[in-house]
Amino acid sequence: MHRLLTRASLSIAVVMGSLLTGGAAYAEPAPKVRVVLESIIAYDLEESGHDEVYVIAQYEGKTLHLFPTRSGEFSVARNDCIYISGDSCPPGTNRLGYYSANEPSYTANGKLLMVALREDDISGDDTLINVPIWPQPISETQYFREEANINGYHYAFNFRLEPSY
Ligand SMILES: [Ca+2]
Ligand SMILES: [Ca+2]
Repeated sequence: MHRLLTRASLSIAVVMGSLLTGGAAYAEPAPKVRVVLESIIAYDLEESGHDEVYVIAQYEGKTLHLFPTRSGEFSVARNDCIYISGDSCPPGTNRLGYYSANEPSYTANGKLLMVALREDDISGDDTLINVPIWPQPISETQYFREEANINGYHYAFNFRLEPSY
């Protein structure tokens, strides 16, 4: 009896497994992509003391604030890591978080979508990291791991594009 039960549950497991695999194979690429911020790491600042950072998305002439969610900027010191989602902050960094960000969806039509990490300045804001994307339909999450160590500053900027319907 025990052996019979075991065999029955084994075959159920196999059927379920093949159903799951079959389902994934038929997934259509999503018509939209969602931008989900993960973290911003200030290894070395653009200014001395503190930088005031924010993230925007630009698409078809419109600019949307992703972080902070409403407007303005977020003050960081050297080695601060603003954590929003995804992988944890690198060892040795000072994790700030958990923060939220806006997660807009954009039509996957190949038009330019710019995701930018900027630093607020009276004499015109500085672009720390600019990531141009031409979104195509996707069925799996795409990860963007950007790092800039130039012009006297060192930042890492992580986000992902998720399929969106
Ligand atoms: Ca500056
Ligand atoms: Ca500044």
